[in-house]
Amino acid sequence: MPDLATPLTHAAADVLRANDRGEQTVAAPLLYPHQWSWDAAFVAIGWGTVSVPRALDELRHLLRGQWRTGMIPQILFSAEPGYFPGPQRWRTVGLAAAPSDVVTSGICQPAVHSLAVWIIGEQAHRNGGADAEAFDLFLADTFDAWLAWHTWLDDARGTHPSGLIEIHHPWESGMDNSPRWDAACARVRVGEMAPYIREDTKHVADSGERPADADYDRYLWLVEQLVSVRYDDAAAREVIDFRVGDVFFTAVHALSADLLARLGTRLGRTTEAATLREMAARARAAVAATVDPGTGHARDYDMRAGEWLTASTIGGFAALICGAEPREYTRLVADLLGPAWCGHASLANPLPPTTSPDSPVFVSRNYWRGPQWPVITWLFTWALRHHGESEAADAIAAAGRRQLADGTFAEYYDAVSGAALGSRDQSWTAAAALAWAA
Ligand code: 2M8
Repeated sequence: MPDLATPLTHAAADVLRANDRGEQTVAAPLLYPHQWSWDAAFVAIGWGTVSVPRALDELRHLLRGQWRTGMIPQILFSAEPGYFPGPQRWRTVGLAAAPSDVVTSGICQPAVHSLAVWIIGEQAHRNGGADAEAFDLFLADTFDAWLAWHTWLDDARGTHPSGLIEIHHPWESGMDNSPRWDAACARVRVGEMAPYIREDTKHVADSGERPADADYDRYLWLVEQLVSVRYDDAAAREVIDFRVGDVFFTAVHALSADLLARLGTRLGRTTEAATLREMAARARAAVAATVDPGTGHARDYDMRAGEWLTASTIGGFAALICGAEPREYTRLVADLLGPAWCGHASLANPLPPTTSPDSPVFVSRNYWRGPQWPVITWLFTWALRHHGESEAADAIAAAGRRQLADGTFAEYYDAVSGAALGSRDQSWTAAAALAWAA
């Protein structure tokens, strides 16, 4: 039986405390010294096991960065140095849609926030008393903000006939250099822009753990393109070189919108709850419609080129996050546990690699191109349990907890050697350790 008072969970809580800057937790010391959007949601789940009020503060702080459009931005910048690209490159300050009292980037990340609100609510109500009261107040105060976020995704990013949520930058997927984006990135034509110096490679032991310089050129060029239209979504659809329907993002949006609908019903917001349920149903159907009949996996869609993106990555299991027809769901679970994925003979730990080791583009130690990410592992275990696959969830969670026993709270792990990679003391890895123990 998991337990919140083990040496691992004590150490995990210490990581969160060390990365705590008051109301926001930096995603990692040195490498990511700001508040990231989807990190903050996972981190809030971790905080919820330690202190419900602190978890709620994390989310309230994140909402200070919400744009008038409803978008929750990828980064809320703190005053700490050491990260590139910073505010000067994003140039969001002074834009009518951007908040006036916090500086943010101009893109978004997967909408895991309502999932976090849901989980923290469950924890708060298990605790009862002041925690339950604080949560109820928080929910009543912030419901409209989460609703606006999903509505923006639906309206501004859900207009393509596929029904997929479209992203305009690989960073919006959260899986930056995943092979999911290789074909679409190859079509980005980098133009003239100011020179820059990367900071990230100064903070990791080996630059082979990070995206390549050519990736960074594209990342920075896409920012230039978005700046050129002042981050206007309709205009961005016309000018941006990278316009992709992200199946994993779409699945996360579906799951979160469903959970927010349930919270809305509790608040008596029945009309909004119905709207959220419709959004979720559309998004879930869009995910189902991407399934490759050959592999049974979901696919991303390149809206610029009008082509499916077929790399064999963890994105293919998107339906496990949002739910699917029962037979289909069971088949996907078996595939995830099977020899091309968690059960692959080359893996140090039976956990989902971000790319199948059978794929020619698998790299066991490079960022989103193969390594196992504890936070993603945790997300799958939560979703599997939520959709009734507790046995699979327990098996993966047990292996996930064993991986974290090295106490490094690494950002990601070499899928083959099992070595800790990227940042150490990564906040969302610590949060995963706490969430598994709750
Ligand atoms: C990584 O991405 C950032 C850009 O957003 C970076 O490499 O600079 C990704 O792993 C992303 O998913 C994550 O949210 C972020 C902070 O942990 O780091």
